[in-house]
Amino acid sequence: MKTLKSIFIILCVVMSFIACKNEKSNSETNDLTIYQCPMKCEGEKTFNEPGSCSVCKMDLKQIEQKSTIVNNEISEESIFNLTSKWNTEEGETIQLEDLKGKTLVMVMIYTTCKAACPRLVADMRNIEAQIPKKNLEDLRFVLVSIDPETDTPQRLKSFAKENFMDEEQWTFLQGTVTSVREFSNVLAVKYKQISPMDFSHSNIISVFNSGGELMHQQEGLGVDNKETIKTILELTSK
Ligand SMILES: [Cu+2]
Repeated sequence: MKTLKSIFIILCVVMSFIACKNEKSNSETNDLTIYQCPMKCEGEKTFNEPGSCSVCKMDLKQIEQKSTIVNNEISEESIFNLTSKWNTEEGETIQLEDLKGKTLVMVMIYTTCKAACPRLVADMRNIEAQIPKKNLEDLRFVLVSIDPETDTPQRLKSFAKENFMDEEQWTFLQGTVTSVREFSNVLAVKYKQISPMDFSHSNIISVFNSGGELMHQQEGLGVDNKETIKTILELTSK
């Protein structure tokens, strides 16, 4: 009888452990229901389980759910679904998903461009200059090369230095011909090689939220960037 009882106890412990584990892996969103005395006998003190107040003995009342949302899901619209690999100017290999958690300001350029890209780069720097330092931590300015053959990580690194874009908030990416084309389609950026060294291309700066969803685009060179700044500030000030 005694052994049966201890087997039962062990089984219970194991089962509850499994149940606990399951719960964890299933839900990324942990909704925690909290309770409080309706008379607030103990001030703002809250309880994780229903029961009664130890002071006035009234039933605890369920108050708003405190949700600890750990949303690791990527939506269908997210650029983090792209599985291509990219080289950074620091010589690291990353996937776009590695940028998750940061608001992203992205533009497609190539470093040998003499016409539009220097102005696009200036536009990016102009945006960056208007963002308070504290918001920069949650932000990445990403410049994706449309000329992966010329724009090697080394070349991108020296371009970053020449243009004073070598701080942590700046990232330069070299992909492959295929991944660059795929990425440009997502951004609706068009580009075409018109000579061995030159491309014609759209001039679009795109803002993505930390989940990789497109939130805003500005098109043109030296355009009014108020909306872009506003979007970035909304996304980076919590
Ligand atoms: Cu250009």
